[in-house]
Amino acid sequence: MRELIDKAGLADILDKVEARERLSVEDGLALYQSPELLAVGYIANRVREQKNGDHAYFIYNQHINYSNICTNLCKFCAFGKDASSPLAYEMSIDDIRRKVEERLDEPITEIHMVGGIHPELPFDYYLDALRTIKEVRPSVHIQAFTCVEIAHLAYLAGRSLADTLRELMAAGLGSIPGGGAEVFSPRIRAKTCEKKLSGEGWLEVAKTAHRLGLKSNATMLYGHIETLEERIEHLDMLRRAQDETGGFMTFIPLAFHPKNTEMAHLAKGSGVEDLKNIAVARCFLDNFPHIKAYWVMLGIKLAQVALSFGADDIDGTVKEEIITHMAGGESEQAQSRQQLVRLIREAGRVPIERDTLYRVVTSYQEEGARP
Ligand code: V47
Repeated sequence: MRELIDKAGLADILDKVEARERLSVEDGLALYQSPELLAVGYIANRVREQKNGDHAYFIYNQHINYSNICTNLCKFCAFGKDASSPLAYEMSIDDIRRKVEERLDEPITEIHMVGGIHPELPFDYYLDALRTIKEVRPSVHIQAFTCVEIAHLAYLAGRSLADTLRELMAAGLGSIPGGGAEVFSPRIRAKTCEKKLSGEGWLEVAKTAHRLGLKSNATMLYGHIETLEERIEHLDMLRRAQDETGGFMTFIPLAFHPKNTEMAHLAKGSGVEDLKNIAVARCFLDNFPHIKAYWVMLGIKLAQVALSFGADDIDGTVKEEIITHMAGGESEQAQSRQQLVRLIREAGRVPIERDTLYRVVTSYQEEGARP
């Protein structure tokens, strides 16, 4: 491998990684620009080993998308709909209650709940949704509302971000998912999601949450019109924010799915691109504990391979995912615990079922341990 890395001109980067030194923006770009996928993947795999040993995580979770009505209508999104669209929907609090009740017999530890930027739902709806979920399933961890939604909720509540977050926490909010980050570059936001909260605004919400003790995730939506420089700039902004607060748990690169979007003329990305984004993120984000290969967007087979390219997490059982599937995602709707354990084992890792905060629920360390 050293020979391949020398040939690829990446020896200095590997040396830095072995010495646990931080990579520069130029190093990050060199990794993105390298055609030697295996060399980049090898370096990322070393970082993964340093940070997570042989463990690969998954979670038993449920997704609830309470409404797709959205005033932002981003060009890359097939999920968000204008209120007048025949495809628009909105769950009542009773609908949410039923969704949780329907699966009470399953050992779900996390409910992941996000939606569009709804023009009319009042702040109380969001508080009621959280309280209802907790009432039906008191022990569940609610990971809900992207930073974009939280900025909107603060506007609705007429309160500061910190006060809004405090109120959401009191109603049951446990952590914040990583969506809505897209690409922070103002150029990309102007061309793809001009109405959306700015990159700086997104980071301000995340950092405010971290200061209140809430953990959160971060994403990057890649594979549309962004340049490699804009990707690295995005990662660099995340790395700086993490230096300040330490509140991010996981970074999730999200592969753009063009179908049914206003950017449907763009080609769907490749497997090489997907693995490269996982690997570069693992190398560059030295202060992020985890990198997730979100199987719903990557497809389960590539997510499994990504466990050898820097990822240490493949998300969870999911069931009923809408955002990716509306945009042409062809992966299954759900994975069973058995399937996830088998896939992780086959990849040579120890499957660990985790809770949202990466505490171990069950370790399948032993060869014969069965889910
Ligand atoms: O915010 C929208 C992205 C995100 C498309 O935090 C698209 O653990 C691809 O953030 N093609 C929502 N992506 C999903 C998300 C997420 C998923 C799983 C786990 C976590 C976590 C977070 O999906 C949106 C947007 O960035 N998105 N449209 C599309 N056509």
